[in-house]
Amino acid sequence: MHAFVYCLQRALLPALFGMLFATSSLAAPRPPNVILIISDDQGWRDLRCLGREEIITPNLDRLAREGVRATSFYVTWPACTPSRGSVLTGRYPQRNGLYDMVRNDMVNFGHRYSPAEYAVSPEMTLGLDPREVTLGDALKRAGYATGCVGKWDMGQARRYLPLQRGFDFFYGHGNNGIDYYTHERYGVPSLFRGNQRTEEDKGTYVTDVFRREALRFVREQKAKPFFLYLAFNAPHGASSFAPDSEKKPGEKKEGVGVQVPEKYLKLYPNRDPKNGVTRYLAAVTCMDEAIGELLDTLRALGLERDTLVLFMSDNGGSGNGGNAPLKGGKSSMWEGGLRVPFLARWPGRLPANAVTDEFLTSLELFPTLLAATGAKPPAGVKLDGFDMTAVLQGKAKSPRAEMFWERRGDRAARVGNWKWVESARGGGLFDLATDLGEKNDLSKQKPDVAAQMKAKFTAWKREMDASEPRGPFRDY
Ligand SMILES: [Ca+2]
Repeated sequence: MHAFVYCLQRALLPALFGMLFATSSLAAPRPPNVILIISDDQGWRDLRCLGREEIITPNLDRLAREGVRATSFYVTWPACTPSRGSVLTGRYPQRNGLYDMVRNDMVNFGHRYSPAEYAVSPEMTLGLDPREVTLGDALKRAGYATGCVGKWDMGQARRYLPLQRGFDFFYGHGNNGIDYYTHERYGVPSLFRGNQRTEEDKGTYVTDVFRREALRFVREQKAKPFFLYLAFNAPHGASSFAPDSEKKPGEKKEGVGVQVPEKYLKLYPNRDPKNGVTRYLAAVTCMDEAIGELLDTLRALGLERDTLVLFMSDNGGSGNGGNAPLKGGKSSMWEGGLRVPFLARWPGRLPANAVTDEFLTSLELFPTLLAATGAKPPAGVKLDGFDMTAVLQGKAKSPRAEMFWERRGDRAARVGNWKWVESARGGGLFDLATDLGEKNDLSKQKPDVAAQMKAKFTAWKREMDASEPRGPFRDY
């Protein structure tokens, strides 16, 4: 008899659970999971589907086919830290206070830090102002499980690390970049699990580490809505120097560039494996494979339709990246520094295989994710973007009319299709509608437009200066 009841339970319980699940999913659709993926220094054209024929990116191409690709999508700064700070806060760098790199200058001269020296250096003591509200904070308050895997880049002191900034889970590095294998930054071990530094994965290629931890987080949190911020350091060059043994006497230490396992280099048999571009392409392919496994896992767990997946680069491509036909690259005010690849997939909510050239920026991410998840806007916080869902759906024009950038005295604005640049590397006025490559300076033909652009920049700058002061650079 007991055996019979047991068999009955074994047969009926799964069916009962299945009915319960079906009923509850009909009654109240669960808020979507969100996976926000950021790559590092990947150029505007650096996916096969974006036109770089030689790159192998089947999984991101698939994401593009199954979702929306935005072709006029900008970041707020042409390099890592401030750009990523805006993604996490929804605010201009000049408003949230993180408007330059959190980076030790001496590494530029080949200096290798001792742990004690590093502990009191800017990379340890600076970070995103603790008063800022992050996407992790906002979504955690809405009941989400929140995880951060990869390059945090918002500071490494305890108060700056993800567990103190709205994330339940963190495995990654707090600083700007590491060696892909030793996970050191100029000699200092830099990976954290939670709040603790760890060397548990030393020797393992870090994209594979981030892949494993992202999959772990998704599998562990599949029962409740989750937010995964998956920030790769690939395909950025490694923050390490070639061994002294490879250095000639008196020679300046050189960075080792992009590191990548042989396996991925072999996918490019017609290219020189020692070439920096080859290693860059292969590092993107490795990251693409990790993203593919994440997408496969969502499908296997039945979460594909319940998950909004976003992908972008944190700034334009550097030396190895492909930004053409855009001008310039990382660190510049030209389109090649500021315009990045952007993909969004949400089956049933966003169209498949769609392309939008509407004017959008990373400032739109925060309000868009609040809207998608039903999270409340943080009280008393001025956000600089808007919910772009209707734009991605192709149902509305972008309400964005203007955007401004400032980096160390370099200044730029886009208003409509006009782009204005004043920088150490040149400037001018350009009509992006006819001159995407910013080749034809119209400032002499259109002095009135150039003057209006400059006036708008000045007004924006005045607004930033009048906003509540934020550290680490304007805490007064
Ligand atoms: Ca970057």
